[in-house]
Amino acid sequence: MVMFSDKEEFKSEFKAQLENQLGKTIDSASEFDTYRALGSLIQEKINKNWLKTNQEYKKHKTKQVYYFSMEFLMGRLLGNNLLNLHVLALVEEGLADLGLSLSELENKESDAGLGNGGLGRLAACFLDSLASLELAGHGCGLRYRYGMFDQHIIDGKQVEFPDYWLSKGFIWEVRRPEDSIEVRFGGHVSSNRDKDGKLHFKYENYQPVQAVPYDVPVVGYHNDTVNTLRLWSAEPTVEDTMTKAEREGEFGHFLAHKRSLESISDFLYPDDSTEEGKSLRLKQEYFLVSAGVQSVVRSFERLGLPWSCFPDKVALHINDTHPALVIPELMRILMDEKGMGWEEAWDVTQASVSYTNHTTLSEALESWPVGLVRSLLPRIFMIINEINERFCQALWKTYPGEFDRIADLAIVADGQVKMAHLSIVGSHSINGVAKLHTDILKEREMKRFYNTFPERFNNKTNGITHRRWLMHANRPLSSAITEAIGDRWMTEPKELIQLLKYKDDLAFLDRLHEIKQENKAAFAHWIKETQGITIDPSSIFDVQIKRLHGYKRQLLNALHIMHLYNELKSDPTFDIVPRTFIFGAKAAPSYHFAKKVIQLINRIASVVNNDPDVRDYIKVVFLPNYSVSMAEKMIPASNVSEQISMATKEASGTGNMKLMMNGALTVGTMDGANVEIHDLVGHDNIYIFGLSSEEVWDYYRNGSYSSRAVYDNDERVRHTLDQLIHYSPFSKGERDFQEIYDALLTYNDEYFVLKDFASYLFTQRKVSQDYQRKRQWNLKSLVNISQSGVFSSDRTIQEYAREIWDIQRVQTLK
Ligand code: T68
Repeated sequence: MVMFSDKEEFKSEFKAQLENQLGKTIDSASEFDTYRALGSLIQEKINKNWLKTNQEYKKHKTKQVYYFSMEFLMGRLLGNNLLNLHVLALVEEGLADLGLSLSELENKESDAGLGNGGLGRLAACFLDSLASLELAGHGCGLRYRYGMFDQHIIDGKQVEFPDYWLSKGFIWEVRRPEDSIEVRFGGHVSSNRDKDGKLHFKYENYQPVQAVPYDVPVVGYHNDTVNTLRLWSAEPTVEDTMTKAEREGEFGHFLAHKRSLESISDFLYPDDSTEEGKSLRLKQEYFLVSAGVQSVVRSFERLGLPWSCFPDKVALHINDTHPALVIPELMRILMDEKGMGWEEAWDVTQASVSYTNHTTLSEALESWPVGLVRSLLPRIFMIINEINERFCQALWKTYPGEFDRIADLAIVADGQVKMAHLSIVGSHSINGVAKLHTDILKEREMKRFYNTFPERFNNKTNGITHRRWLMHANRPLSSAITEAIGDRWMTEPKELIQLLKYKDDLAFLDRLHEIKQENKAAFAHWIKETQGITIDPSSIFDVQIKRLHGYKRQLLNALHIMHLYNELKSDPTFDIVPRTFIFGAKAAPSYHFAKKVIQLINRIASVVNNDPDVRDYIKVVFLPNYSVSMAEKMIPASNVSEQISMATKEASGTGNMKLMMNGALTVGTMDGANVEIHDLVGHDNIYIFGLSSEEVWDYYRNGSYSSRAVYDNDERVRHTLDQLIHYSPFSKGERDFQEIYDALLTYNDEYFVLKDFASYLFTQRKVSQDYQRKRQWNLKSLVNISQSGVFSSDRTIQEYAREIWDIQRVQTLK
């Protein structure tokens, strides 16, 4: 679709939009006004293809994938939409003619921060790939009134403020009240048999909640596909509101009731990897699932096909176990509302549902107390129980007498409903997110399930959209690549491999270096403006950007910086390559230890940055409120990517892929997708350190790890750790970091930070030495960019499409 025939047409339409929509002219409009007018103009253009896409899908009865996720970490949409619509340059130039800067306007958009981290951002990358590959796949999520909290650092500590991202409206969404769905909670279920002996269930005294969809278009890259991200918002139903208002007679009660229903979609749980067993979270999960599945069933019914065709036309994917109630909810609808028998409904359900696991951390596995599920979702609980009964009976036949095995695999056990077990039993496909992760699932964490259903398990190594993370975030690099190898890589990212032709081309390697330097200068400027901190673009920019978690070991990075500080203080001739350590990380508000690590990093920053003996050599910057849009500024400017989780703990990582694609070199453990990065780029182009997963398991098996022994034998470890609790510039004579010290020594260092310390230091010295050999460094950087095409989410989504969902490109949309 041609949106604007030329720049002039765009300018005149844009000015008209400002006048008609907002009653403003270029001169009287604020920057926000101009952002809003531009966004609305683009949205109107998108609408045509949105309609066309939906019509095509309907006409051809195309199989649709619904990606159910509690999180979609979309970030900003304006720039990405302009890029995908092929009008980025034209709009930028047109705006410049009018004295406006596109990047300034982009900065006016609030991030849609509807996710915690990797899992939510993966969902957003997947939507971009689905639309760009002309695949019929949509997102199904919640429209949280407050997204991921707004992080401030006050007195060096994390303080959380609500993220009211909707305060100025969200221009991309379309409210569709006509498609609302009723979701039911509480109440009780009775049953009776009809004359043929068939059971019927009656559900009474429940609390209805209205799920109102807000649709956001998902625009494909240079094609006519516009898929949908449907976000549900909770509201009271009209009838309920009327009867409550009448009965209660009091307006106050009614308002409280209304608020309590709306609260279901108020907050994103700021919870990465650990579950806070809150009933509100379970309500949110069921609300998403019930609204989503009912609406999918409704569209399927419009096709007029028999129910047995449901799995041929619909794939329901669950992003981790959070939407696992899709399984009993679909069973409920098929049996109670569509009159199907158990076996038939079960076949349809299992053939439609697939599940991705994102973690092996046992504390992150979701389970819900039986009492809670029974009271909040009585009918769903009955169905889960029946699934469990039948599953255990089948196991009994295969493994007669093996009580332990059956108890271990049961869905309902020890008074808990185990969501991972429900997800495995109710799906036809279970995938991990990197090779190592999938192997760990098969051989360890889910071994018994794997032995029972080997054909269901498969790997889909994660990916990231190269459109947002390279083409949009790093336009200078993108142009240099295109000049070198043409533009095929934009639609076939594996073509980036062609860049290897330039490995001996000094001029091209220099160009890469210059681009990195320009990006670093721009980033340094942004840091100066927003944080008031001066950083030196000629220093190494070393970044660790991800959620704060013990296993991700930001603490290892922090201890290394303390060690460098000590070296510089004790030996003024200490040879060091200047380095700027940059952190971005949010800690779950209830995760006390993680917040202590943030405090420690900020303390180190204040010590290091204010000490004239060291500040020209090392600098530490903790950037508050790390977000998608901040990542887009940082990643193109990074030299070193810290991927230093304890081996076996990081399922995949996706920041590692974004940084690699932008030419940063990884310092990492053999964990998650680092293993695959290592295999692709080769040992010389990545800095691997620390224990391997096998070694970690050996230590677990023998119980032979002693952090105290490391402390006793390594003077550097001793000195650094003692500084946490004894008088030192870092402790300032206070006991602020006692807890960190205790975790490392008294509680034997759960994440093997001290064990990997020496190896990390050694590797970091090598990084510094190598950085000085400019040509070799640039070559390593080139190799990383060249090999990064494999990690485009287009590759990942093609694998899901082929091997899990069984969907093909919709070729009629052109
Ligand atoms: C991440 N998981 C993995 N979880 O940690 C990461 N958890 O290795 C992987 O690359 C990524 O998923 C994508 O596969 C998460 O991000 C959560 O955010 C989360 C949220 C709520 C509850 C539990």
